[in-house]
Formats: sequence, structure tokens, C-alpha cells
Amino acid sequence: MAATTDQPTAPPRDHNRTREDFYGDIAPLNMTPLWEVMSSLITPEPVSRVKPCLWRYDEVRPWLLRSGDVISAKEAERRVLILENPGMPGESKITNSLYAGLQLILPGEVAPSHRHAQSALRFIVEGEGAYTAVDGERASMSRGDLILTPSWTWHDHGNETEEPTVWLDGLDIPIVQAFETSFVERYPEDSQPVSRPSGDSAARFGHNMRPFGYVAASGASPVFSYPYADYREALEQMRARDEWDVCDGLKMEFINPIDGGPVMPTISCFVQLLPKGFATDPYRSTAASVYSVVDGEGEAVIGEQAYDLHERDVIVVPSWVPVRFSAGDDLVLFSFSDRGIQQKLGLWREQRGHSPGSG
Ligand code: GTQ
Repeated sequence: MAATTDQPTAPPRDHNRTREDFYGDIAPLNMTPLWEVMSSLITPEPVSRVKPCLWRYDEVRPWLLRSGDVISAKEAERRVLILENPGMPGESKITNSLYAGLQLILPGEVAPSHRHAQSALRFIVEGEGAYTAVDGERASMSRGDLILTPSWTWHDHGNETEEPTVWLDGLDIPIVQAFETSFVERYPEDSQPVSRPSGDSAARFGHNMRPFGYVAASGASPVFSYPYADYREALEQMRARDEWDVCDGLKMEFINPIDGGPVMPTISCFVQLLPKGFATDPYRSTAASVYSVVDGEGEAVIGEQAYDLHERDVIVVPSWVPVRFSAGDDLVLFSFSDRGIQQKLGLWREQRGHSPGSG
């Protein structure tokens, strides 16, 4: 074996040299001491840069419509105002793992077809009758509908109505960024051809059945449209039994019917109904959550800060910060988070009710 005489060696010990000198000595070797950073890496509780934040729809909407004067959907590819967390300016994140934005599509416009590694949800806040096409099938968009465009599915959006359509986009952009796994492809035409009738995926997968011999091609739900009318009816039917959870009211998860799991591997979606006058106990979990007010009004208290909630507002709750809601009117809240992937990784935790010692 060759001698190691040509390898650089540490200089002889010099007791006058400080720790700082030592750190300088090892820096060129791309090494740094753990003990200087350990307590900020491994914290006793989640430490988040995410700040609670409310986007009031009546404040945001005029600027969103103004974006329609600034650029077309075609030129922009997607005409979206990003809802950027004030704790992380310039990072296009609403939480540390998720992206959100409000997308506008005007009468006659098409947001051209593409597919990407990022998974997306659309939660419709305004308009009726525009569409999102997903892998050859069009889903109609009305207020309160949830539409999925899972990873690597072709999707384009079109508005053949007379009114603007607006929806909340939720994507796992920061997760894909962290893994450095982004790919995108543009379809040769603006609109992909319609190859399946509307309702085709719901017929196959939306009736507690599946095509015989079906083998899932991905971890995402093959049902890509969850209409408001359907889930609101379910909530209204359930409320008759008065089964209010002290933290959640009446809360349901949108699921992938193939495995009962979250609708997409990286994004979990929920809806909850709080009856008029109901106030929840405080609740916190490690899954920072984005809420959209579907119906009604009320209040959210996040940490110490109270926010009035009105229809179509968006609010973000950071990881491990307690939130409680009260309903001034029957309150319906849609929300999404990375809960499912945290659970898969064994990281998810929650705390229901007041924390010990907090009174
Ligand atoms: O509609 O495909 O908000 O690709 C960001 C990226 C929406 C979309 C966004 C996108 C889309």
C-alpha cells in the first residue's frame, strides 16, 4: 500500500489556538462543528418561520381582477397571484412545504396544457362553469368544488362562460424543490383533446367500486373532481346526529378511493362544518394548514391573534401553533396540508385541547 506521506496532515498541537481557530482550520475541508449548531437543528419543538396570515377576499379580489389587465392567461401560462407567507418573503411558499395562489381565468381564455412533477389542487372560490381538463376529461368548476391535477397529469383550464373564474391553487412546489425532482412538459396545443366524457372518472371510481382488475398507476386519487354539492349534502345529513368534535366540529377528509389515503401523496384535503354558535377547543398539529372559507362567517384565533373570517378568505396556520375557530353563522372550512406525508414518515403529531400548564 502506498505511503500516505503526500496526504495533508493536521499541524502539531498548539495550545494557544482557540476553538475559533480550529473552526477556521477545518472550514476549507467543508467541515463544521455540530456542537455549535445542534440546538438550532434539533429543537425541542417545531420552530417555524411561517407566520399566521389572513388574505381577505374583498381586499385581494380587485387586484386579482387587475392582473387580468396586466397579462393574458396564455402569455402568463398561469395567471396567478401567489399567496406568499410574510415570514418567508421571496420564497413563493405559504407554508414551509406548500405553495398557494389565486388563479384568474377570464371569459374566452385558456391556460395552456402542461404537466409537471408537482401535484396540485384547485379549490374554486368564484365562478360557475369554467373547466379544468385532466388527462383528457373535463371537470366543471363551481364555487366550493375541489379538483385535483396529480403529478404528471396533463392539465389545462378554460373559461367558456361570461364571468371571471377564480380558484385557490395548492401545490407541493416546496416539497419538489427540496427533493430537486422538478420536471415540466408543455402540450403541443393549448387545449388537450377531450378523450373521455365528463364524469367518466367519477363513474368508475366514485361509487365505492372500481373497475375489475384495476391496478393503481400512481399514489393519487383517480377521482379528480369532488363537487361541493356532494360533500355539503353529506355534511348536512351527518349534522342531524349532533356529533360535534370539540376541536374539529364535523370534519371529513377527501380520500383516494383506492386506498382510503390522502387524495395525493403530498397533499391532504379536508372539509369541516361548524354550526352557528359553535366554538372549538384549541388544537395544534405539526401539519401547517391552509384554510379557505367556503361558506358562512366566524373567527379564527391563531396563537394569540384573532382573525375575522368571511366567505372566500384564505388563512394559514403554522406548524404547532394552536388554533381555535368559532362560527358566527354555519361555517364551512376547506383546508389542505402535508399531514398525509408526515404520517407516512412517522413525523406527524397533534395536541388536542389546552396544553398542560397553559390554563
Ligand atoms: O394551474 O398548472 O398556481 O402549474 C402554479 C403552477 C398553478 C397550474 C399554479 C401551475 C399551476
